[in-house]
Amino acid sequence: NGTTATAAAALAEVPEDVLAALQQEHIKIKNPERALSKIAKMIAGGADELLVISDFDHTMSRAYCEAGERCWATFGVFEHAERSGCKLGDLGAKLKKLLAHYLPIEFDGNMTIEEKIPHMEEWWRLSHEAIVESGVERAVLEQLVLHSNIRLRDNAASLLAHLESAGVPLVMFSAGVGDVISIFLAQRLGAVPSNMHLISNMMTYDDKNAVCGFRDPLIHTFNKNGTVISKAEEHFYEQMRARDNVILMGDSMGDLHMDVGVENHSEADTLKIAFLNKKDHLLPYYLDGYDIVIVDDQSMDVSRKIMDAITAVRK
Ligand code: MG7
Ligand code: MG
Repeated sequence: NGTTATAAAALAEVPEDVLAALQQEHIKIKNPERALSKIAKMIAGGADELLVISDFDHTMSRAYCEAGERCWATFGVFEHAERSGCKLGDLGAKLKKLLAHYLPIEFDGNMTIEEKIPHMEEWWRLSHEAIVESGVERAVLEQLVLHSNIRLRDNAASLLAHLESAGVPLVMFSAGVGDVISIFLAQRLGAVPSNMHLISNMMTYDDKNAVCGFRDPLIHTFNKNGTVISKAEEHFYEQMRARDNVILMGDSMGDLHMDVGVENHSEADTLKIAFLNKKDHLLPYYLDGYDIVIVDDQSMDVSRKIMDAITAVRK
């Protein structure tokens, strides 16, 4: 029948090494036919039709270090400032107190997203206020990032370099602190990739180069979607809508809707890849939302294989 024929055609289009990567034990796919037909469509479109939208914390960056210790997210830089040998008053203590109260709400299985949103807005607002109050200087922030426990996933640097050279636009969409991301990438890669567009919580600085505020809109876990795309970014998204295929990567259920700004796209146009990091009880939800779930793997190997297959084709 038609469905089987389409599935067989899709299989024929997907290279052996991609299939082998997807057949690994820790790669979970609820609907393999759907995932493969999306990949086949993207291979047919090639680099010129591809757009990549990725979360940063624990998606582009590792959730765990090689030694098994948890890696920090961007906010961790401020929380653990004293570990980097910088004194920022009681900022670390303040942020830890907020984290203890609000993190359980972020992951509460008995609350709806609507119920969580006011708490998340409050958490980010209070954290931003505490950071601004510390008056941290840009140069100090650069030192904090340099000594931080933020690590790129294995193969992430080569993936980023490959997308840049293939001319594939990359939207880095983060509810963390954008300045930490751009400083980190500049330090680790030599420069922020020229194809990258950062949508995140961005700081403002005073004339002494000390942090004095955060730009609107505030981006938290549950509004990473079209609602926080500002006027400036609307123009960018307008250009992006011309691209037929989107690969979305995230590690949280809140990352599922990062492609909403690319409005003319249907479900079939976005391949959603999740990294599930030591939270196996969430697997059923991830399998429902994401096409491909990569379990406890701190590398970009599978994404890299898929993107290589897509960008290898020149129309
Ligand atoms: N996240 C959000 N806030 C904080 C904070 O003040 N401290 C720490 N340690 N983490 C925070 O990248 C988005 C993630 O950042 C975390 C205000 C949230 O848990 C969110 O998932
Ligand atoms: Mg994340």
